[in-house]
Amino acid sequence: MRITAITAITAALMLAGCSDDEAPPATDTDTGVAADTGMTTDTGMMTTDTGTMMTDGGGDTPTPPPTGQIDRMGRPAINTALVGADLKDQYNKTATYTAPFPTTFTKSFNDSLIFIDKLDGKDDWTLTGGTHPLRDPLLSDFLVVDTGKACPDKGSYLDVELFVLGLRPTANTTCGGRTLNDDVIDTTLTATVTALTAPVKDNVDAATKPATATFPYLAAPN
Ligand SMILES: [Ca+2]
Ligand SMILES: [Ca+2]
Repeated sequence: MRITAITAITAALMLAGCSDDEAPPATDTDTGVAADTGMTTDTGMMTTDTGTMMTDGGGDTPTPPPTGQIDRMGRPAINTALVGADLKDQYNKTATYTAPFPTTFTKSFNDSLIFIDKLDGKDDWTLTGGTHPLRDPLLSDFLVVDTGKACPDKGSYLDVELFVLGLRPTANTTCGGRTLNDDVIDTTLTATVTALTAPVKDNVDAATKPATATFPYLAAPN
């Protein structure tokens, strides 16, 4: 498989959360892990990071944080757009690199991808035996990074995946992954709605103030 020829690693890229569009991390509310403030928000679920101890009402008895995976950091809008409401928490708790990935979510992913393709009134993706080509590549939800390529401020999102999965004939020219200032929702919409045949935009091109290129990458306050 071509993926073996690429020094791709799965990793979270540059502290990017997996939530929403170009909004800065502080406003992320999707499936991602926000900046490590000790508390993250998800689809209605509050939790603590593993380095934080909660206290009881009296503040004197430490309570261990929950164990096991309770959220995931991957591509933006995956859980929001492709997973049914009754499966969202279960999806977050499923270990990212489980192989084979549980089939519990495959129908939801497939149905959602087919629905999204039809948003422009045209079926741009060709199904194979009823299966959408993006179903399995997106199912386990992790970012793919080619460490041999440069990471531009914008434009790298899905660059690796679309090539190594045979969904685009030309090789990736960037590191892939996800950078903070990338317009990832536009890339997602273009890939899922038109199969890259025509650009689709959400009409939000950038955050009010872009993230910086220096750790911790925070933008100045608005
Ligand atoms: Ca379409
Ligand atoms: Ca956008």
